[in-house]
Amino acid sequence: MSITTLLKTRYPLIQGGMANIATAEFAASVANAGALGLIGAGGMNASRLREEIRRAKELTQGSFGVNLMLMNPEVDEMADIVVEEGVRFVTTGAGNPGKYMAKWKEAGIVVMPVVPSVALAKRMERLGADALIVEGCEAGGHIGELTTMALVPQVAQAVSIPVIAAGGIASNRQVAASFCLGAVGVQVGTCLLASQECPIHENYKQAVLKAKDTDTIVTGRIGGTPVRILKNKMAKQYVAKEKEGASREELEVYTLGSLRKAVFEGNVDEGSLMAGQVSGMVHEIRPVAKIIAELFEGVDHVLEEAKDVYNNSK
Ligand code: TUI
Repeated sequence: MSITTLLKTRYPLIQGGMANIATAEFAASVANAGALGLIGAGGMNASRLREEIRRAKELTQGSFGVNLMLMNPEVDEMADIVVEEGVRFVTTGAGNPGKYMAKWKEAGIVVMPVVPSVALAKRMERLGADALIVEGCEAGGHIGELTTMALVPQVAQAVSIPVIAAGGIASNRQVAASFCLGAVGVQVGTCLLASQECPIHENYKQAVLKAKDTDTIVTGRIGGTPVRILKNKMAKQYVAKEKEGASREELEVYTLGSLRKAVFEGNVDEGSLMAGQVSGMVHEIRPVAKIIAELFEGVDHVLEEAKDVYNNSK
């Protein structure tokens, strides 16, 4: 079965889960553009998630699902809500969804965990995952250790279920490269931050547009929860404190609610502006449908060009 048949979409593309950002409206705009839209449950409580699912059903006939951030304190309840509400697609992030898998599979949900390693990929395949989202540390937000370039081929080689590449994808060249690495589709987040439909504060969007290649930084490496964000006052202070050996409590002063500060208040100095390394190639705010269509425009040409480059090198 092709990945677009599995996802019931026009494009082999999944929208990143983007906690506090990916609302029902946003997921519906992605679904209406022909890709899999996701409600990001990361920053929600359980009752809000149920409302968002119901709203998405009203807003789109396309494919939408839910991304469950497994560190969310209400995730157990949310794992039941997706079943009760008849959600057809679930992706997970920031942990191992093993204990929910049987329940979701029984309900006929298409389950696609985000995995940062071959070991977790194999475990998820054994538990019945339908596909894997293999995310490299170029991505924004909470990340693993390995790059997309190194991780995707290793997972693709180790499992027989479809692999979706994520982290560092914002152009048709990177989509083409994902296919070369053994993926059958892509997940993107950062390039969708700069969309007209994205509900983040205008200041956050402008910060993504302004960012260049080296403008992201990883906070929380020492504490064990690495998170890639745009460099700003908060990020620099955080990393400096971390190096000084600050305690988890001291560091929490900087992170507590900082994503919300960025998303809702547009506080670009103290907020946590989660974004990937491809921020440097995002230059304008466009409609979601245009961003997605352009990711797939000319992919065959890019692959032809690559073939010519290779042949001419011989
Ligand atoms: O989850 C993400 N990206 C996220 S979640 C998020 S909300 C948040 N904010 C602050 C701190 C923490 C979370 C923002 N961005 N991407 C998918 C992803 N999953 N990246 C890495 C992982 C992951 C890590 C460990 C998946 C599984 C895993 O398993 C460990 C284990 O238990 O085996």
